[in-house]
Amino acid sequence: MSLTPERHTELKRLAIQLRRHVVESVHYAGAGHLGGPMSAAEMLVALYFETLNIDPEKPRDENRDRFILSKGHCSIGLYSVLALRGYFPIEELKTFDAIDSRLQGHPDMGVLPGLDMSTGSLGQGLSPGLGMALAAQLKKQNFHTWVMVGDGDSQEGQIWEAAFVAARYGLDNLTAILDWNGLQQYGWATDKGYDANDRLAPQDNPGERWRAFGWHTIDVDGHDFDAILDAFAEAKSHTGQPTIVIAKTIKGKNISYMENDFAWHSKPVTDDDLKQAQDELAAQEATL
Ligand SMILES: Cc1ncc(C[n+]2csc(CCOP(=O)(O)OP(=O)(O)O)c2C)c(N)n1
Ligand SMILES: [Mg+2]
Repeated sequence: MSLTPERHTELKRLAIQLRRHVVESVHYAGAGHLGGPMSAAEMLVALYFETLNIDPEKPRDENRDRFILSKGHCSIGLYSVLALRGYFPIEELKTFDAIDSRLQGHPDMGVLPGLDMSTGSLGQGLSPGLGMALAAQLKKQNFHTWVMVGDGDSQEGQIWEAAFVAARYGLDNLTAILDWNGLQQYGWATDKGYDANDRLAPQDNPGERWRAFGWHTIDVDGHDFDAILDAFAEAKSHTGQPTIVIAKTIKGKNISYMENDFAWHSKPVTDDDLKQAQDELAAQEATL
C-alpha cells in the first residue's frame, strides 16, 4: 500500500487528534481508560479512514463493513475516531461517560448509531463478529467484519470458541486485530515492580496459538501506518481462512508518562497530567 506523503502525514495528525480527544475526554469525565485507546490509535485511524467501507450518513447500511471493539473499555478511542470521521459532532465527546450520554463508558449500540456491537464484558466481541461474517457468507453479502481484541481480552475462553468456529467455516470475510500491548488491567509479572506471584503473561507467542486454531496470521508494528495498511489489505484478500493481524503495540503510546505503565490502564487525568499530555501532543504535531 503506498500512501502519498501528504496522506501519511494526515493519518499521523488524525492519530494525534484521537489521542488528544481521549485524554481530554477522560479528564473532563473524571474517569475512563487511557492506555488501551493509545495503543490502538493508529489502527483505529487506519480502519476508519482507509479501510472500512462505511458511510457516516448511513450507519445502518446493510452492506457496510462491520467493526467490533471486543476490548470495549477502550470506548473513548472508538468514539474519538467516530467523531473525527463525522458520525457525530466532536463536541459530543464532552458528554463521555455522563449518565444520559450516548457515549457510555462501554459502547452501547442501542443508543449510538455507528456502533455495530455493544461490548465491555471482555471476551465477547469475536462471537458476534463470527455471526456477522457467517451471515454474510450465507446471504452472499460482500461486507467484511473486523474485530479488535486485547491481549487481556483474549484470556477469555469465549474468544477461543469463536476462533475455532470461524476457522471451521473458513470465514475469510472476518479479520481479528490483536492489540498486543503486553499489559492488561494490573499488568503481568514482567512489568515494572509488579509481583503477581510469578504469573507470566499468557500470550508470549499469540500467533502460534491462532495458527493452531486454523487462522492465517500477520505480524505487524501496530504504530506504523504503512505496515498496518499492508496487513489489512492482505487480511482482506486472503482466502479460505479468517485472518488475525497481530499488532505489537505500546500501551499508553505517545504520552511519555503513560507508556508501558499499567497504572494508566484506567485513571482520572489531573489538570497537570492533561497539560503535559497536551504539550507532548502539540510537540509531536509540530514535527509533522
Ligand atoms: C469479563 C471481564 N472481566 C474483567 C473486566 C475488567 N477489565 C476491564 S479492562 C481489563 C483488562 C483488559 O486488558 P486488555 O484486553 O489487554 O486491554 P488493553 O490492554 O488493550 O487496555 C479488565 C480485566 C471486564 N471488563 N470484563
Ligand atoms: Mg492489553
